[in-house]
Amino acid sequence: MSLTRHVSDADISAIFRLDWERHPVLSKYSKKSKNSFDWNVMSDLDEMYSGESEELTWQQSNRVIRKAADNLSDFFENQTLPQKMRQVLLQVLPDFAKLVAGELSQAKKRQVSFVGTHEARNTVSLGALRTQGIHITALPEDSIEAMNLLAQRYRPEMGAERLKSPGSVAPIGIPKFDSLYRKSTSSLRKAGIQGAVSAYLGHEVEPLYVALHHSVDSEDWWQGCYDDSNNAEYLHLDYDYDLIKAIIYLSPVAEGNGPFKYIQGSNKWTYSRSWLAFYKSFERALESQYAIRSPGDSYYRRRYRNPEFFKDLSELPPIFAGMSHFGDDLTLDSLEWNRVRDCERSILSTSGNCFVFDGSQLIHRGGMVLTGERLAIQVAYRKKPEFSTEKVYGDARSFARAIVKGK
Ligand SMILES: O=C(O)CCC(=O)C(=O)O
Ligand SMILES: [Fe+2]
Repeated sequence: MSLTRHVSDADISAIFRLDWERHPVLSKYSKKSKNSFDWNVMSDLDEMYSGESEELTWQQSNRVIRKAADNLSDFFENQTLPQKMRQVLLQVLPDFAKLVAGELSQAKKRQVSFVGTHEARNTVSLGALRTQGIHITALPEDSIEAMNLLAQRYRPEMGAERLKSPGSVAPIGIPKFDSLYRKSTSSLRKAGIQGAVSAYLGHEVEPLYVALHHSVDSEDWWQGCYDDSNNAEYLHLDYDYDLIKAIIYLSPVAEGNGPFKYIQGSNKWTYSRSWLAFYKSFERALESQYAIRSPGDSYYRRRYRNPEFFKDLSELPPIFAGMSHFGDDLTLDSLEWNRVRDCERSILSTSGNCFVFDGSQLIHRGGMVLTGERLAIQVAYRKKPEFSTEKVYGDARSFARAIVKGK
């Protein structure tokens, strides 16, 4: 097949599906499933995702979700399947329905402009988040230096984590109220990032966690899925639709130091969001049932080390074999790999020391160090609960101040 053929948005749906014929492992299994399956079982759901269906009530939306799940369930029940695969599929449907309901309600919120406290000030970064799925900026150098200094205290802890498993990813959670936690969240707040995230998601957000992420060249958790490396390793979409992440580089990041990479424009690509939601639920359940651990092997998708996983997958119609963490499975000569390669952009510290992105919409990868190291802070934002600990803390402090001032 000629690679010069233009890959249209419609074709990109295949990006998440394993290419059975050319896949390094699946091609060795004969396709057992003779049953045909109606791919359109998701089309009503997809219409809801696209926002093109008429305004539906919650009951009506739930009925559409329910119908898709029921159709899938009927299909699973009538298949001859390996016991373990049946167990996984039973597990998947409630998760799938919940994920779709959550994504649809989040998508609805995003369409409504949120008049948050910071929105007016953050139209620039908000615009980039909406149009590009990412906003890149530079925090003041003195803030970066201050955070870097505070981060050094965690070197012993990071070193100990590293010793336990040299090949694995090893982020360290920073306790709330620690000065590094406070410095990083306040820097992001002052730079307008937190406000932009609130406006983007359509509700007030707060930091969910702050993690110090030290990446080094001994890591191989994203490497060596197959013998033949395809260069698309670890390309993925995040599972969580309601989490927005900000990353601050504390060390210089050049091409070899594991820069964050994203596929420009992928947040606007059209593909079946419903099938992607299915794949997300499915891959979690598959990982819980099929993962095997071999000593000294840190590859992160452990089910891929289990031949039973591929064998059982081959008993399902190919439409079901899809992954949101799809990079390792793309074949070198596929149209999809050529498409993403052309659109891939790296964020180097020379172009910005801080960025915020929607990892459930923008295809990305990062932290894959070839030489030296990368030290970064990751802050994730999520909807502020009605009774937020942050708020209580804030109120208590201003209350105390007011008392001290004699008010
Ligand atoms: O550390 C990075 O550069 C990105 C990691 C990532 O994919 C994520 O946090 O979602
Ligand atoms: Fe990610």
